[in-house]
Amino acid sequence: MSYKYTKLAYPYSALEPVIDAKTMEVHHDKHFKGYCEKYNKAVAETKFAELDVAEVLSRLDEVPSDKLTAIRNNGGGTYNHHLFWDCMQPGGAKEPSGELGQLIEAKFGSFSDFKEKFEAAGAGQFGSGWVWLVVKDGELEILSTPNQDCPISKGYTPLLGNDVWEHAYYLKYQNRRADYLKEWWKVVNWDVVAERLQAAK
Ligand code: MN3
Repeated sequence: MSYKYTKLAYPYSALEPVIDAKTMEVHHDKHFKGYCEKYNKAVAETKFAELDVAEVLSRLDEVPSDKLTAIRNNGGGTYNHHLFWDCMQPGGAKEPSGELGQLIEAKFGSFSDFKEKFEAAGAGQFGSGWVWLVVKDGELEILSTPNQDCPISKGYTPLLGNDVWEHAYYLKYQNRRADYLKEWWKVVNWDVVAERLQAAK
């Protein structure tokens, strides 16, 4: 179904000083809105018009070739950013606990080892893209994807994602992507990530 664009659920300034208000405003109200509008236009009048964007991204092999690029890029841009705003809600747990915490320790050794690997994957993504914590068959993994490609299209369920396009950090961090990746942990709401893990079951 077409994606219903809504205002950001918290103030643009809520993630200061990690992400500045101007970056949030332009990122949400210009970049994200643009993906939503282009996605809705691309799926209109196709058999995918009635499906959730996540389902469409899991079935890209069925998308007609003349719509594939638009739906892949803008559907990914829509879903990926929706998840991004959601995982950065102010407040909530600053570290994973419970089952999620245990899975992270079992897979990566410790929370700080996990963060290091995630930051390295984000810094190592050449050009624009995303870095993800995903789950598949109960197993966690760190992935990076180029452009707006979504892990859903490869059969993974994304739990957490950081946007490493320059538009996400350039005003405040310029070329220092690694610094942005390191600071970003301060705005992740791990309660939301834990809910996503439960929903993935
Ligand atoms: Mn973005």
